[in-house]
Amino acid sequence: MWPQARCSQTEQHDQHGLPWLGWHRRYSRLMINLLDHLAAALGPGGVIIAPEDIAPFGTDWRGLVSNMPRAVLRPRDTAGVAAALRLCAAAGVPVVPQGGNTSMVAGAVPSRDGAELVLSLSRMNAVRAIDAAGLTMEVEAGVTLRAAQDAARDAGALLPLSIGSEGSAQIGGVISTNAGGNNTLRFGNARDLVLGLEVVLADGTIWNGLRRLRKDNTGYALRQLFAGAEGTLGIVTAAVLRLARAPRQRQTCFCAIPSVEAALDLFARFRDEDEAALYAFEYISGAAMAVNQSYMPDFRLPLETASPHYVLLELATTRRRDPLRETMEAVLADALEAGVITDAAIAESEAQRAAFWAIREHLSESQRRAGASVKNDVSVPVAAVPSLLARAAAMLGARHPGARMVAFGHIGDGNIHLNALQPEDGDAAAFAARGEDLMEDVNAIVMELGGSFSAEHGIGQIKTHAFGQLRSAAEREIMHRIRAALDPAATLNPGKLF
Ligand code: 2HG
Ligand code: ZN
Repeated sequence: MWPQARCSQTEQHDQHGLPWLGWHRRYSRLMINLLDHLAAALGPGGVIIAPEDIAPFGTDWRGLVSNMPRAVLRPRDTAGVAAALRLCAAAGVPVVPQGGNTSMVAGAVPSRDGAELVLSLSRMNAVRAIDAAGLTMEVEAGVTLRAAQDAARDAGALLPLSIGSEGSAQIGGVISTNAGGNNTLRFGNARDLVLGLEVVLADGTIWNGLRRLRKDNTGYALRQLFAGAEGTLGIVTAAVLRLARAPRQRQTCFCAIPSVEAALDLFARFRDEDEAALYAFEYISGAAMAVNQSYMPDFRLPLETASPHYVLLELATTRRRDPLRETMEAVLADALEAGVITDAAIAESEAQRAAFWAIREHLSESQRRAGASVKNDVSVPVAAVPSLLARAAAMLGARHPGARMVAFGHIGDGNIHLNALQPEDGDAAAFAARGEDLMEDVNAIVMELGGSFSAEHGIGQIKTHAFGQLRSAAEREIMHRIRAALDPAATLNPGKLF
């Protein structure tokens, strides 16, 4: 009898009386045997195969790539991940690890249709431990970032990593892509918060490196190798993360800015005043705000009048004394007088703060609704941001007429989401078809400015071409050798990076 896990609500029976899906007939004998063993190893609900159930696992958040997996594996624990990878390695079947499926570069969906298995970490969602005094937490890969933040907060601490997709993004994916976000400025990227990792290799070997030490110089920093590897070297199953003390004071402000140069001037002023308190410094162009205005439900600009540029910034501190409000007001007053800002609103309540951040966090969703877009998650030295934006605007005007430049991002890190949106009333497919060219044009400017063509979203399937073109042969060769050492058959997340 076929294990129950392989059946679905829409099951039929074949001529032998076995539960069988029409779609399922396409499976090779090898795959059928493999799924049979996987279902036995992973237990009830451990393998899903019904097309309607696996469909969401085959399409990325942006809807750019749609390749159906043959099945979705849902192990409950690390031993289950190891058993699954052992079986898949023996059969030579590729496995795509998937967390919240929020990748902006199609990093967590199959690269070929019907040939790969997705391994979802969603059922591994325990917060294993929090050490509030030592400021660490141990979490499983399938815990959403928001659930991890909430658990840290309930313990009186702060998990200082915040990204727009944090409600769905899972810790394993956040680490595997070395996610950045709004607090990179103060606390670094995901990799800077990783003290220890648990990883399963392609052959099923489990590496338990769940140490929670601030200092540990014992050979290669393996945890850093897996962070940012996009699941090509092993599957992250759990992590020990560094926490911070929860702030006692917070001040959040929305500013209207006359120019990009002025945004950097304001950044320098706050950094000069109290660098440690500067938790976030985010840029929103007028064009990005206009897209929000059209596509964000209940949109309300927190300022009197529209501006060509905006900054959302946040100060926070654990200090009891020295009211941050005074620092915020003093710097803003000077900046207003110097013409560096033209208007500002300071959040007067937690609800207002949330409303400010909602505007920032809705930009991706608004842009998705606005039509076809080409995302350029790029970084340059901070001082070069004005030049980047000016040159990109000129290039778009000349080479991609009608394309709208929707720029926003983590300007304090030099990381701008220099996205291009299809012309209003233009043809989405025609615009998307020119995506690769447009990306190349943006990347040419970025490289001239000494920047990176992927600052925080990774390579996935969307940036593999750029990766091949813009990183040196030596750099790629080193990566190939590391990959070959850990996953010689290249069955982990194929089609990503290389
Ligand atoms: C953000 O900063 C994310 O909001 C997404 O990195 C950026 O949608 C984007 O391009
Ligand atoms: Zn971002």
